[in-house]
Amino acid sequence: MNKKVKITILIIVSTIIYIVISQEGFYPFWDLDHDKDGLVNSREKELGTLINDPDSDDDGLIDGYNLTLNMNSKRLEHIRTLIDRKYPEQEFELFSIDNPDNSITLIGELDLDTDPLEIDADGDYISDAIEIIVLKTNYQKIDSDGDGFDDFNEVYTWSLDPNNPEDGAQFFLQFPNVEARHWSLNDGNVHGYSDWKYEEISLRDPYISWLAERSEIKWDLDNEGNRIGKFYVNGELSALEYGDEGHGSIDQPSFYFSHRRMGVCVDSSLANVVILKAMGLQTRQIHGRIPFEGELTGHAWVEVTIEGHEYIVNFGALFLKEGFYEKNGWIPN
Ligand SMILES: [Ca+2]
Ligand SMILES: [Ca+2]
Ligand SMILES: [Ca+2]
Ligand SMILES: [Ca+2]
Repeated sequence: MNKKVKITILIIVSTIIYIVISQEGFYPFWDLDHDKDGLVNSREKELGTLINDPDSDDDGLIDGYNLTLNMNSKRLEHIRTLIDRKYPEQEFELFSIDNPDNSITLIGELDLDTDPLEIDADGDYISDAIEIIVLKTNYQKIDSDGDGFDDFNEVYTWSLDPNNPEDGAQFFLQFPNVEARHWSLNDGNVHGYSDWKYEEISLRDPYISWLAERSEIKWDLDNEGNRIGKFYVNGELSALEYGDEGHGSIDQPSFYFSHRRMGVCVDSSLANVVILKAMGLQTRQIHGRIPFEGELTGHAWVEVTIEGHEYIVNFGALFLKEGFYEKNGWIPN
């Protein structure tokens, strides 16, 4: 082979190599996939996903594309190890399909066209994965069937069908003779508890709006001539009984009002704050400490502004805020 031919071949080969490696989506063999989720590290960097975590947004869908693996493959074991390390306290499963041929398909965000960095695209507190795979609801719409009940309340509060536009209106006619299901912290798979999450979901619930429209404060005067109030929700005091229904987590307002209005301070203050908010009042839940049997003990209550005055709401009773904390030794956090 003469020199000219060699150079020509070299140029052609170099050009081909250049064209191949400059293509989008080409990753050289030395570019590793540390978390074995089907995306090499450099692609993960482009997407913003984590190279040592097959499920960057913790929603149970792997970052990349659907991945079919042998049940006993090292790769699957590695993914499981990473997930177990991430959730040492709980059993956490990636969304998967068991196939008859002794293989398992992990479901990938990019195949579902969801964002690998976003758990809950529409912000209804149901993860994209649950909406698409389990409920078959629209993961980009809070109220998939447009019946006035958002998907979360429709499924987890009232056990209605989030894809049936007829059942919401029927159900609305039964208020207040309804019984809410108790929320579990795992409902919707958007993890954990926060006051704000419980408030936001409650404020979307037509049952809460229905109660708020039938709520009022009845005013009176105490012995010293100060205005005090009682908070009535649909004709009854907002708090009727102190105690715990024993569900191990906070009773959400819809449960509280549809089950005897019984609760501890966190239950009743959350219930009060939600109804007062739905009534359009400026209000907030306060956590703090109060004297009880010679010691300071944790407590939760509500502050609300009515006609320019600030009040404390404690289990359905309202007191003028001015001087209240000093006089009673309450310490808000
Ligand atoms: Ca990877
Ligand atoms: Ca994910
Ligand atoms: Ca959602
Ligand atoms: Ca609905």
